[in-house]
Order: sequence, then C-alpha cells, then structure tokens
Amino acid sequence: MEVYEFKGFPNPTRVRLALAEKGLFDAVKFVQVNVPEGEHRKPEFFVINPSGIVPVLELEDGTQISECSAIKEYLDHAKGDPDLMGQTPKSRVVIAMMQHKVEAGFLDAVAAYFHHATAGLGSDIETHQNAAWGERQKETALNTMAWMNDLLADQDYLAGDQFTIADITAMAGFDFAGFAQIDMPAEFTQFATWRDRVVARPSVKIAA
Ligand SMILES: N[C@@H](CCC(=O)N[C@@H](CS)C(=O)NCC(=O)O)C(=O)O
Repeated sequence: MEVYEFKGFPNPTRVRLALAEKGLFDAVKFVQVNVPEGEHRKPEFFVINPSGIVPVLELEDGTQISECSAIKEYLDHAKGDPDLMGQTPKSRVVIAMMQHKVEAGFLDAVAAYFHHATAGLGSDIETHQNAAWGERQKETALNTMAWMNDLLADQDYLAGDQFTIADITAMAGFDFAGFAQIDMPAEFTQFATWRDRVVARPSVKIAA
C-alpha cells in the first residue's frame, strides 16, 4: 500500500497515527506530495485525488481512498486489533458522532482559520481567502475546545474510556491550533491533560 501525503501536515498525521496504532506503519510506502509548492494542484495529482488534497491511501489493487475517515475505516477493518471505531452498534455510532463533531468543529475549523484569516500557505496557494469566515471558524474551534474540555472531566478519551479515531482527529487539531497560534485558554486543563495522555502513546513516536 502507498500513502500520498505531506509529512507533518495535520490530515496526513491522522493517517500516520492510525497506521501506527494498528501496527501497520511499516506496511505502507509514503509518497510525498509537496503541498506548500502546489504539487497537489497539478494534473498528475488530480488523477489520484480529484479533490486535490492529501492524504490518499492507494491499495495494492490500485484503489485510491481519500478522506481520513474513510482511510481509517479501511485500516480498522483491515486489522481488527486494536479497535479504533467500536464493535457494537452503540459504540460505533458514538465514536462516529464524536469523530464528526471533532473534525467539523475543531480540526476543520482550525484549518479554515489558518487558510482564511492568516497568510496560510502563501498567496500562490491561498487564492480564495475570506478573513471574516476564518475568524468565525476560530470561534467555532474555541467553542469545540471548551466542549471537549468539559467532556473530558468524566472520561479519559473523547468517545469514552477507549482511545478512538475521534482522539486521533482531535490530536491533529490540537497541534494545528498551536501551529496556527490559536491560544488555548489556560482553564482548559482537562483538554491539556488529555493531550499529555495521548502524546504518551507509542504510536505518536512511530508516526512522527
Ligand atoms: N477532509 C479531508 C481533509 C484533507 C486536507 O484538508 N488536507 C490538506 C493537508 S492537511 C490539504 O491537502 N490541503 C491542500 C489544500 O487545501 O490546498 C480529509 O479528511 O482527508
């Protein structure tokens, strides 16, 4: 299998973490697509992913899978242990719900702030900026952080007692928020403790 990515960027990091958690990190070859230099907007890459974004997982039969949630679902089915997406109907929908809320309300909101309200990846890449929308998305990210902080008062991970794909998405969002210089309010102590707990996982070192 191959993974088209740009190492260190938030969404590729989600796939790296899932691969490391699953013990599949060495089963893939990473192919770098230079996003800051616009390689993801070249015709050759649009053939791989018409959306022009990384990451993309390419299976041995040539099937190309984009969107991190879909890639993580494939990996979770490909190897059962450890389970990252739940095994009962209830755990599966709780994890899916949390994953979606964290992606839309946190990671994507941070990304929108970075790409619209800051210089982002520079004028060659950021061709359609809307600063007001970016600032609004920063508020969304901070509101989602507050919600996650409250939730983590009673549970170790975002979907309950088990580490799941929702935590992987939030981890990418946390680091992206720091990179985009969104200051985390000091009172979000449970969220900070959760981050320390996640960073201590062996997968984080493997994925780096
Ligand atoms: N929803 C997508 C988001 C992927 C994404 O936004 N990737 C970024 C890198 S972190 C990208 O390729 N950005 C290029 C661009 O927006 O031009 C996913 O889950 O994979």
